[in-house]
Amino acid sequence: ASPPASGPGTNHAIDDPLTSERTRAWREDRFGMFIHFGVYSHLEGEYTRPDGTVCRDAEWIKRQCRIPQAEYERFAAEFNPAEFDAEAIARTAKEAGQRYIVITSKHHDGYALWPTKVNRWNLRDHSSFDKNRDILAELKAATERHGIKLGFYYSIWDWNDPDAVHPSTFGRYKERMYAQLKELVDNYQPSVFWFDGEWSTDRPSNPWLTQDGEALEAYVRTLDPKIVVNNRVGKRRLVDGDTGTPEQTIPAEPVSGQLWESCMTLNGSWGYAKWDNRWKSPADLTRNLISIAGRGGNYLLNVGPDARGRIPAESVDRLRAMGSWLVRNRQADAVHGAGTPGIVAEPDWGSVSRKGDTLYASVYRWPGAGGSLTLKALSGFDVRSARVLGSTQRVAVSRSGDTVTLTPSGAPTNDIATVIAIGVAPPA
Ligand code: JFZ
Repeated sequence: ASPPASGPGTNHAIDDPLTSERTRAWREDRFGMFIHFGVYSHLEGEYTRPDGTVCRDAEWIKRQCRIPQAEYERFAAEFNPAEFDAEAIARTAKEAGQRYIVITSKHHDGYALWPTKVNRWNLRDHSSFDKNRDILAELKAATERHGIKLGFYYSIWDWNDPDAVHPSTFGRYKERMYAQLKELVDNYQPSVFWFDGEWSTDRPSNPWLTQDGEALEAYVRTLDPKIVVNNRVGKRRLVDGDTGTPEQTIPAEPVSGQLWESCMTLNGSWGYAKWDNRWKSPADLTRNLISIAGRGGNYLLNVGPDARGRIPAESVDRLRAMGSWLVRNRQADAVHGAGTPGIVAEPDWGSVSRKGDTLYASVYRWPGAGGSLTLKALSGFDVRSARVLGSTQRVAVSRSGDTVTLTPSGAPTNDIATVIAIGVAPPA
């Protein structure tokens, strides 16, 4: 099949990603695990220069700290993530309530985590790692065991391939890139391609700033039309690919007309950085997830395994806390498969999502004794019931004009977010 005709601002998906069967699971999943892992993980965020001074960065360390190519290659030769445990990672994701994993198959440094045949700059051919292991194959098997999906981040910007930077040689790079993408699809059947790097402002001018992104997206569709593709495939437009990708930020309002996914770090770095202790609190992270679902998006939350391949304990602890909030009182109903309520505005005391005839009001700031919570109705609908998940507590509901008032009779069930399920009957 030939790619659909297109013009500027066109969505090049083979169907409407907002409603397509192809994207249904992705739309309901709401929560995924991002994994940044590569040669940079071996440095664990610190490079000591020959003169003894120390430079700190994470997955950009080669660039930011100006590590000479030969030296970076020596680090790669030492890289031995022997404790990379795909089963443990998939279990951690599953227990957190994450339904897919997106791992850096290749970051900007060009290093492939799988045994690519395109070059030797990969974990099998250029490392101290067990030559019989393939961590992407291990992750594929483990995610399948746990019923979660596997996707790949792939940087189309490549610092390592000399042909990638000159328009005259770019075609040769692109052929290798296309061959690698085919390997990834043939070997691991990913559910998602999460491209990155089209925004590079390097000189000579970045070929991805022109129309190559459209061809890339069309190419992926020929490999497997079911793959969900993010929007960082070409020049910046709102809805190229299937999904928008706000980074380290949550849109302030419910978003309509576009699938989107906020990607975020648990601390301040994507790749592992041993000095980075800017950990977000479990409450903030869980509320982020709840608010993102209420605004119609997905949350792709990052972990950076260390040099040995282990997810830091601080990350595992936070993911566990999120998972235990989700299973408690079946509060996951407010997230998995839920989306923008449409019929009420987002309140300042929390977030509201909706699944069918149920509104889930997740309360971050519970009212004091005798106090109440109000919701602004955006359309006419009847309220049938209101109850606190996991509690017999009575919640009185009244309505006056466009204001719906909820008056709980007791205490919150937990201090991250207490969920009030509200049965509604919106007009057809
Ligand atoms: C990119 C990478 O450079 C980074 O290392 C990490 O992988 C992250 C997930 O993606 O960083 C970006 C990409 C896009 C923007 C900013 C940083 N952007 O759109 O502002």
